[in-house]
Amino acid sequence: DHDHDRVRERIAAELEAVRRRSEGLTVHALDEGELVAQHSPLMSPLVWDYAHVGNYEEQWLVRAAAGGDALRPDIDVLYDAFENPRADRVELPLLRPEEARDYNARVRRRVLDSLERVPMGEGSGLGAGGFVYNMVIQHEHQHDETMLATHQLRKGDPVLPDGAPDGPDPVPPGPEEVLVPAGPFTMGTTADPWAYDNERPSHTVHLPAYRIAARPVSNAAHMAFIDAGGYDDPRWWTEEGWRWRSEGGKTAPAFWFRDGDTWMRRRFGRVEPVPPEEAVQHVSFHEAQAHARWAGMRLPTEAEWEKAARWDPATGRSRRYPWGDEEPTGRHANLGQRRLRPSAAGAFPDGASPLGVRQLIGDVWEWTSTVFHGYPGFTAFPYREYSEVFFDDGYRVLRGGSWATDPTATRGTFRNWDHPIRRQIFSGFRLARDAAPDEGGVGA
Ligand code: AVJ
Ligand code: FE
Repeated sequence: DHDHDRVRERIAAELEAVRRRSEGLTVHALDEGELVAQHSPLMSPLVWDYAHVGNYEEQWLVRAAAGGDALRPDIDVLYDAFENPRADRVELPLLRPEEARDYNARVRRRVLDSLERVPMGEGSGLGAGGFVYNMVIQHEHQHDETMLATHQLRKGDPVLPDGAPDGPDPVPPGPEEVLVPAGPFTMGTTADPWAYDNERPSHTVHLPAYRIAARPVSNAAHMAFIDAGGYDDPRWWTEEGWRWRSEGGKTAPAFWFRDGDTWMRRRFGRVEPVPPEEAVQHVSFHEAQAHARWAGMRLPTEAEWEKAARWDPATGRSRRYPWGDEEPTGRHANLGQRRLRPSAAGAFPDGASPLGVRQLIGDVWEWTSTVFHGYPGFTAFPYREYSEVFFDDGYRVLRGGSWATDPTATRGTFRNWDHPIRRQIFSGFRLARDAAPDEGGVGA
């Protein structure tokens, strides 16, 4: 019917858009030598990510959704992320860039040919609301963000358009932090046809009153932590964090270096002074935690982050985004690789939550203090290796999406996770603290 045709049109357009993005980061950006090279042991060769998204699309859309015959079952094992750790992928007999391009195009033709026949039904199965298509679209965008992290680690001349804004982002005045009153809110979602298993099901969470910063931490604020000797003072660090900092000799976020008195950074092959107003990125969980403790604050829990991002005090409802239920536009948030950098901390007043918290979506992924686990009632869907195998206490949750995240691959319920030592991702943070006992609001 008509609604389902609109879903199909959207799917075809999103599939086309994400492939254009992937090719802009691979076969249109770099020569064969750079595509097959290992730019960092933390990352795959770019040609692996590129063929992996095609193989995932074959497995989920050609085979599972449309029930079609396999095209290249022989390569599944090469592109299985669990069989092959990132550092080893360069040694595999991978498809060459041109072969990968042909393979991905063949898979895509089969998907588009079958799209008409696949039901976009109701219910909770693979097809509900186009779920499995949405999953494949998001998956490719997530790998594009990963490929951007590889580009950032790569040495050599710039190959990506900078997209830097002409002038500084406007930062209209607003509160430093807001009070979120005590009380219940709805966390997670049951019905969103884009939501992964780890965002489900929706459930009520009661939180005491807390205060949360209205903006992410800026480079200037992080420089103040550095200047105050924060990286050299074990008082601010957890034991595990201090060990990480000491073994690695960490003195600043990744990609920063000093030129005399000036902090400089390398960004996609260009060198520039660290812009003080920009949201800080490329920090590990440990650095975020230490900065917060030095500042007399703490990181928000994941639930605190989500309540600040979704809870509407007027109705008590949880929304899809801080600004409401409408899809993000350039007015709301810095998403979708429109530029290769975060914006100024405090920008995007039009994307603020009802309580006035800005930039919860976009700019930088925000570390939370929460260890990644399933919500009450979690069921792995459609496969355990998306989320469930990571519920092992080794990962912290990040929220909100970065400048590199496509709008389809984040929302108020979206959960990302990584090891607390990782910082090649576009990770920053914001500060929070308990409310004083006399400012509890509801129920206090
Ligand atoms: C959700 C970003 C942690 O990159 O490991 C990609 C996304 N899962 N392919 C990752 C993912 C399978 C995942 N993160
Ligand atoms: Fe993947």
